Amino acid sequence: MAASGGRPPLRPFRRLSGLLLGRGAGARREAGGSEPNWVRGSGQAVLARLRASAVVQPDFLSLEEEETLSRELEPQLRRRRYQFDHWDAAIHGFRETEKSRWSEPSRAILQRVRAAAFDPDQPQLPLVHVLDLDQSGYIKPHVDSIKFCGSTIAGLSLLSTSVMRLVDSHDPQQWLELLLERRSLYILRGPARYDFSHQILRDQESFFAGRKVPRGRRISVICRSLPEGDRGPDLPPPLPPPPC
Ligand SMILES: O=C(O)CCC(=O)C(=O)O
Repeated sequence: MAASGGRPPLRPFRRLSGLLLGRGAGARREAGGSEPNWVRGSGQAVLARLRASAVVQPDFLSLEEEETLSRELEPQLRRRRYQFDHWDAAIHGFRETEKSRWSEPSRAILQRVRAAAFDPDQPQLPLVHVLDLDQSGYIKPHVDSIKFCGSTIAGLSLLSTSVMRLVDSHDPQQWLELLLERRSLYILRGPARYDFSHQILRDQESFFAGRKVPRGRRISVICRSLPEGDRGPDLPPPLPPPPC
């Protein structure tokens, strides 16, 4: 992450997917079939392959819970400026922070996220990543760095619905799109996390199953598992799952 205003940089979570930069998925044939209304894919094979590893739970948050989180985050985010020219170019029009201290109601919400997304004994990053995307902001295709993130990523979407696209890093014809409705939870694990890049589409490209999904400002609240195995010399020893 770029340092600004003298703050320490955040973990460089993202590794751009060079294969996919500058390439859209082209004219895409979609398959949905028996999939839930918030998952589309290039074909039945990819849908089956990622069925257990790219999961969306709509309405995970109540309106009140969304309000609780966004009210708590707003003052902290407002102190930062949106960045439109980030040095690693993985993301455009955003501000972000990592947060460890939460109010009691927010802790309870995050505990629900952790229970839904992680195995009970899966070590997790104690800091929660908060990403605020401007209405014009977007995230380019990337794979989260294996140095800073383990096999599971769980994200809440606040304020705006968006479309997340996953593309197979070895075969760009294989893709999946997730409709991330406001107040939903998504979970990427295993193959969806390691073998596919993920991105959040900009407003002009924000369509799902042929229908426009208008993008507004979106805040995501993301919990990640700790990297497995050798986590590098500059990371602290593993922590048990945080109480949140
Ligand atoms: O905002 C999201 O839900 C995804 C964030 C993301 O891809 C990242 O921080 O690497």
